[in-house]
Amino acid sequence: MKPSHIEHIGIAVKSLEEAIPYYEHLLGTTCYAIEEVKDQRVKTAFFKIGQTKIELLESTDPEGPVGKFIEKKGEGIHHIAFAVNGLEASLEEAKAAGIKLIDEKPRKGAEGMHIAFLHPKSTFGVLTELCEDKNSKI
Ligand code: CMX
Repeated sequence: MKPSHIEHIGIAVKSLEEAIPYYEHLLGTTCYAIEEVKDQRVKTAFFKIGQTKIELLESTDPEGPVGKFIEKKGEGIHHIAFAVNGLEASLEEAKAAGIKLIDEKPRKGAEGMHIAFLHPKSTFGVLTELCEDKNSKI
């Protein structure tokens, strides 16, 4: 897989409106994008810190992945995303290594990225996202 860098850290929050000012203050930068990802039932807000981003996630559906996470564990770090070159090959490599895939194939995430998740039960409790910016259509 050999990721090039941590693309982003996803943080589940109850309210973007309340969390954004804190992160703007902490990071000394403004939130540069807010985007709803209907497929994932979240609204996202992005900040850049070096090569990495912070992605705040507000649920739009209590039965969605972030809604369920907040209900069960409360606000906090939800996932870590690694940037890879060759997402499909990375997924095959992960599968061959016995890692349980949530997504067998890449799908579209925020910012037009191609993304796929690895199951936290086979990644030592950390929901892991692999992503690739191909600027192409799935
Ligand atoms: N990190 C670590 N563990 C997690 C987790 C997370 N974010 N979310 C769930 N879990 C754990 C639960 O605690 C639970 O563990 P136990 O069985 O020990 O209690 C187990 O996984 C199953 O959890 P669940 O609440 O029953 O939830 P589901 O099985 O319905 O779904 C998961 C869990 C990870 C498969 C699902 O959330 C998923 O498919 N996630 C990928 C998509 C996603 O998270 N999208 C939101 C972000 C989108 C974006 O960044 O754009």
